[in-house]
This record gives sequence, structure tokens and C-alpha cells, in this order.
Amino acid sequence: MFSYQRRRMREEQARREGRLPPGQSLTEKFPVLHYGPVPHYPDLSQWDLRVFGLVKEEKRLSWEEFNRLPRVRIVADIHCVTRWSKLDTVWEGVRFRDFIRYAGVEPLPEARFVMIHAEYGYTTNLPLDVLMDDDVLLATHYDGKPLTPEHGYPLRLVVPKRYFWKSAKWVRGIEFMAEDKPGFWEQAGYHNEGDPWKEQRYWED
Ligand SMILES: Nc1nc2c(c(=O)[nH]1)N[C@H]1C(S)=C(S)[C@@H](COP(=O)(O)O)O[C@H]1N2
Ligand SMILES: [Mo]
Repeated sequence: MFSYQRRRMREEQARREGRLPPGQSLTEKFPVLHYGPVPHYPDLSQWDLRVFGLVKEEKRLSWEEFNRLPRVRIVADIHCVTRWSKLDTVWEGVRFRDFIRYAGVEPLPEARFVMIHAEYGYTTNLPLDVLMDDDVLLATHYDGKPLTPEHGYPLRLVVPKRYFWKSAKWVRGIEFMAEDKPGFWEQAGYHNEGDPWKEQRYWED
């Protein structure tokens, strides 16, 4: 069978099983999408992850400290607003909620929203309760291997229940906030919530 026929068959099956959100088609590739350049880290001694805003105590974790946190592996379907979906993607890293717990991050009671900060000023906003879900990961590995530079090495967010622009690559900061605030694509007209099952693509929808 040709690979395009196999893709079509899998797409039909995914649709029947209710795994393809409206307006999405299946890809077997792993497209690379982002705004701006790809950062490179010849060595991670300069890398840190900053936790700030409405927390009891601000923190900076080194790469070594981050890698001492408890790790999990998740299998998830991902959906990009540009209309591709990819099923059964395998990620490893630290659950966001385990990160909070084991890195000793104490959000203040009024902290209900989070801004994720990535390299070169990319940001994306999410409600704290969405990030505390089981399947939300600060991922270091894809498909058993460290992330490639284009896919977010050394650390990216993975939020499978939202369109993939919320899954920031090259994460460097986590800011806790009382009020919601639009991130990079959200300011540019993308939907604030971005639930693929509700087809929340753009605000004007
Ligand atoms: N730092 C950063 N993260 C980003 C982006 C970006 O421009 N910068 N683009 C987002 C978008 S729009 C998508 S669809 C996904 C793509 O992830 P991938 O390249 O691993 O498929 O990354 C998201 N994360
Ligand atoms: Mo995207």
C-alpha cells in the first residue's frame, strides 16, 4: 500500500473513533512550526527555568535541578490550528503539577492564570487549572529521544487539550498571574482558550 493510502485509511479510522477534532486532518509527519529563529544550546550550564509572579518565593532552576524532578511518559494526540493532527505522540518529562509540587513552587491563592515565557519573547497564556491536568507536561523527550532543536530542545510545554500553539517550545519562564493576559498568538487574533474540540481557532470565529 502507498503511504498516502495508509494515511487516508488512518484518517478515516481516527474520524470514526472520534479522535479527529472538526476541520483537522491526520498527519504522519511531524511538522515544525514557529515564529522566529531556533535557539541552540551548545551547553546547558547557562540555561535556567525561572518561576516568578504570584508565588510565595521566586525560583530559578538549573537544568540539573530540573532533571532531578520525577518524570513520566505520556501518549497524547496533538492538534495544530493549521489543521493537522497527530495521534499517539509519546512525550517524556515532568508533569506541570508535579513540577509545582516537587520544585516547591507555592502559587499565591490569587494566582489563577499563567504566562509561559519562551526564548526570544514568545509567550502563551493558560489558566492554572488547565495546566494542572494529568496530561500537561514540561517535556524533554519526544519519541524516546531528547527533543530536537526545532521541536523545542531542551524543554517545551505540551498541552494536548489545546491547539498546539499553547505548547510553547524553548520554555524559560513560568509566570503566575491574578488576571488573564493574551500571549503572542493570542494577541495576534488567535482564540484565548484554543480548545480544538470546540474549534476555538480565532477570536472572530
Ligand atoms: N517558543 C515558541 N513555541 C512555539 C511556537 C513559537 O513560535 N515559538 N509556535 C507554536 C505553534 S503555532 C505550534 S503549531 C507548535 C509547533 O510545534 P512543533 O514545531 O514541535 O510541531 O509550537 C508552538 N510553540
Ligand atoms: Mo500552530
